[in-house]
Amino acid sequence: MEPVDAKGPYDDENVFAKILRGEIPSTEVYSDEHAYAFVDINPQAPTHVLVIPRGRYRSWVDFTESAEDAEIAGFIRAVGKVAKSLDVEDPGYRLLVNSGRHAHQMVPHLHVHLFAGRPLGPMLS
Ligand code: DGP
Repeated sequence: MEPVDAKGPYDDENVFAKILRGEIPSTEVYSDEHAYAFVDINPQAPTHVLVIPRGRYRSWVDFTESAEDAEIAGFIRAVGKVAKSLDVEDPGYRLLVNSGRHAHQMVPHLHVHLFAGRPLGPMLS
């Protein structure tokens, strides 16, 4: 698989669209009207969860330009609820969004990574 562009039309056949439709199984962590969170298939930390909006957004820019304010607020709040429910605030966690090829975005549906469960080191590698 190659990294994807952040820009472009939404692809309804991307893997996270299939997860949202229930066509591919996932391990649910949290779900509400605006967001769905599930365990990453290739965990980079003891806790590695992906939080995705239910809407069809390819990137952060696409999301913030296209989504209604209530949806944006609901999604951001959901990320906080996921962190709280995982009880990772102490000793800490990291949120990360990869956008486009240089950031190695692999799935063209906006996703926020949540990493926790070990010291996470410096931010960039
Ligand atoms: P990114 O490089 O930011 O686009 O991260 C994509 C992440 O998605 C990567 O950590 C692996 C994860 N992933 C890819 N396919 C699946 C899948 O089918 N199920 C789950 N749970 N995670 C997936």
